[in-house]
Amino acid sequence: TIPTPSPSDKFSFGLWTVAYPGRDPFGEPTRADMDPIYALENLARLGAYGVNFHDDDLIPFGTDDAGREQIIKRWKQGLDDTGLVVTTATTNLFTHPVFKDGGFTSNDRDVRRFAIRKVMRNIDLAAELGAKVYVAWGGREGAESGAAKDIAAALDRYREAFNILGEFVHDKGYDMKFAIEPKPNEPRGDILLPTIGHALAFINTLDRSENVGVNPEIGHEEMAGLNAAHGYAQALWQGKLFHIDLNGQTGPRYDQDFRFGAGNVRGAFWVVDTILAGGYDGPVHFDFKTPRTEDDKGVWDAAAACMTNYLILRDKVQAFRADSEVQAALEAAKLPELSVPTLNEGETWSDLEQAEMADPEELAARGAAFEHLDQLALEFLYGVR
Ligand code: GLO
Ligand code: NI
Ligand code: NI
Ligand code: NI
Repeated sequence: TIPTPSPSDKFSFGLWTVAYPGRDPFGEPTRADMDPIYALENLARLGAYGVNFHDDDLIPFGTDDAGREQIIKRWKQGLDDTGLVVTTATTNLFTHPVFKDGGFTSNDRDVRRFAIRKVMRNIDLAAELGAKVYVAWGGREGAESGAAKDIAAALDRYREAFNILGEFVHDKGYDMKFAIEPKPNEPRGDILLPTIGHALAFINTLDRSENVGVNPEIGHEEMAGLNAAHGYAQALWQGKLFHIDLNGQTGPRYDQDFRFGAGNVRGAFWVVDTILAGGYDGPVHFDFKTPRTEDDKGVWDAAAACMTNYLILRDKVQAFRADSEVQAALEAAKLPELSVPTLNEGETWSDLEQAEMADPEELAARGAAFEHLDQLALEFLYGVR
């Protein structure tokens, strides 16, 4: 049976995902612009819980104050009518040509001031709408050539921006955390904070670092040739997985943003396993794009499929973890032993210096028993267990 999503699953979508009209670097849009209220209605109909939006998804860049108020009023009404929750919000610091060399790290100081102000304005709206997470993807923070960007100076400015915004959220008393979204490239030739690891290291340098975590996107990590599940696991381990962008990707190539569960399926299985095991309890958020081959029906088929595929994988992961043969295989592969500290209680390096060592030849001859364990996982994934 095909599982059905419900709001208790806490699925959420970026407004830009379902509204993506199919514009790409080589082609015009293939679908019409989507009314945000129509998006809310359909997401609610399909069983979603929440939405996320860029300022400009909702309020077109350059809208005057009166127009903005009208749009916000209508949006609030749409949220009330559909019961959808604004879990998250974010800023578009990439579409308008003003951001061609970045927002927070543009070489042009006036652009940086404009960018931070744009974020502050949307944080005020996000707080009013109840968003608990504010995502920051620095898509234009980067370069195409070497001398064009002084990376150390750019990181100073990147840090300065987050320090200003951290102070802003604190002074305003907002209950809101920041989640930085890493990406290696596209649209810039190279983007700053390209991976989860770079972002985590950067976050440690911030004034209010406790309020800043990451929003890893599966596809972005895979574009960098990395294991997304491992990245999510480290973010969880460091208490920094504040949000997630789930989607599909097939290896290092352009940002495919397939619906979740398409692309690297085996990777998706382990991402679901990782976030369940790590106790991630934020919105299960999708950042996908419906291919431009599809019409409006295709958009909603793809959105529904993100949720269906998550539920299918969740069932499979839970069945895998609950299975007695799997538990025996985990035991045989010494997973429980990895959780035992390497020194005995009270031991120090000097005890280790004196300790009797096992024969390395004997240790080397021990099999790890990982193949059987992984085959069990695949058999659950392939649906024969
Ligand atoms: C692009 C990013 C982008 C962000 C969004 C939220 O590749 O994934 O869609 O997730 O701007 O900040
Ligand atoms: Ni992305
Ligand atoms: Ni992507
Ligand atoms: Ni994303």
